[in-house]
Amino acid sequence: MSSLPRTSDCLFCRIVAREVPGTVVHETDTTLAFRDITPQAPTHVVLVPKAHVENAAALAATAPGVLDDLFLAAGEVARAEGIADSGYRLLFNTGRDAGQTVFHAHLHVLGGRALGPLA
Ligand code: DGP
Repeated sequence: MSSLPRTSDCLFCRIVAREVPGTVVHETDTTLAFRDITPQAPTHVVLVPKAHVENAAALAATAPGVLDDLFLAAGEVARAEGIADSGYRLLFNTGRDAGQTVFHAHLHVLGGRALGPLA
């Protein structure tokens, strides 16, 4: 991990580096998926690029291939969690007004129950 761009004070960089514990459910060369600490649905997994980037827009601009990797990994997680057929929600909060609280891009995978409309 040490060769990846990271910031030492970024929580998700620290989970990627295994300095902070996380319940990892899926991993690829470029992505890590772990269970959200405050789940909003029976399945709530966050997928992050291993390299630090602030949000989804910055990821799309700098490493669109990794964005592809995140969506592919999300599909794998959904299949493994048994929610691929019933349906699930993929969500990037991007910026303060969207409620982004961790400024390392992450894709939420939510499912396992009927999800309400977006606010
Ligand atoms: P967002 O609000 O989109 O920035 O989502 C950040 C998510 O990160 C939020 O749903 C809670 C989750 N989270 C915060 N701290 C931790 C942590 O230490 N471990 C894990 N697994 N998830 C965390």
